Amino acid sequence: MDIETLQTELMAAIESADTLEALEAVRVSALGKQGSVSALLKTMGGMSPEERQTQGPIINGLRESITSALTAKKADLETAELNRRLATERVDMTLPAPDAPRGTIHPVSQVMDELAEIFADMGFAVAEGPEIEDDWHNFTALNIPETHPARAMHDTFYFPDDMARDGQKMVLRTHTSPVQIRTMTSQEPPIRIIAPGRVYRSDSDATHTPMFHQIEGLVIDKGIHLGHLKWTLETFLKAYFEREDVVLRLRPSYFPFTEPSVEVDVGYSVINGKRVIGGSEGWMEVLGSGMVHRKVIEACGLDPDVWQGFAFGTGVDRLAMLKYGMDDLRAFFDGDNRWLQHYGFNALDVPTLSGGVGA
Ligand code: 2NL
Repeated sequence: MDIETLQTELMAAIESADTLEALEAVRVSALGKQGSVSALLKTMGGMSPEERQTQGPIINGLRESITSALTAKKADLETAELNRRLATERVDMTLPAPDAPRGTIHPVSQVMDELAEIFADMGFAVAEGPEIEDDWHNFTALNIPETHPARAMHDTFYFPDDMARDGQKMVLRTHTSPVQIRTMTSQEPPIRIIAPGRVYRSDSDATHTPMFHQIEGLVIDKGIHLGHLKWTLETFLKAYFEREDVVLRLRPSYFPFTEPSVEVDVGYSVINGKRVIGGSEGWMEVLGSGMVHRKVIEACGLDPDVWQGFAFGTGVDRLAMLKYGMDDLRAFFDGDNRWLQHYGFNALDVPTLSGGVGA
């Protein structure tokens, strides 16, 4: 078939395609691996230079005109499809409401509300900050300099260099610590805050999702010591798990932003083969914490000989799994209505300490 006939036939096929699927079939028949236009393009490799000089522009012209006809027709079909849906899909506001509310509160939202309630009772305010952070707030102020291995450990999502602000590389925050840094640089101590929110790390498997939820806490005042830290975490964990027999085990650890650093395990018992928080048959790590490093206090413009504090951090998704018995982190982000109906919470059951935070 000569090129002109092929062009006429393909143009006619494009014009008469009346669905996106039909149009895609025409595209594949012309430009796909085995397509008629692709076959012509391949013949150019075996041509003499003279032949290629006359045939090349013709074949390329064919490819270009077919490509632009496909693009134009695709836009037409998409507009037609949208108009059809706009004309036919309507929400009938006169339908009766369902007998009971169908939506549920996501376990992550529920747990965040429970945590806010528990810490509010201990005098903590909730602080928030941007999810797109600069390098100084996410790393440098936290005593994590450029060369520190913790930067590599954090699997950071970096923005391109041309998005730098004031010479600072921008990142998706890898923890909510920058929220506390922003509080320390903008507010006078004493400070008592929790910073719950989304954080991001370039990591994904059965137990890690690239976005997850963290909550951190920070206290800055005069004469703060490890005893205050231990009391606060014990009071929090007893309220959260709604049991008086919660036992804590503190182990020495390392974080660049705290000194000393303490990892906190909580004891569990095994009942009917299942792990239940309470007792001390075994231990589960639930929190990282420590006394705020004097370099961090200095970086925020405060005198570490006057102001001391403690900080802690933990994963909200993991706290939810531990309390409500879920075993796969990925289900949290699937948006599966059956899972949400099963694990979700009633929107009207607001967690309160007097009514029981667990609803
Ligand atoms: C963990 C451990 C931690 C902090 C977070 C913090 C924040 C400031 C200063 C000092 Cl502004 N520390 N946060 C401290 C210790 C541990 O998180 O395992 N998180 C998931």
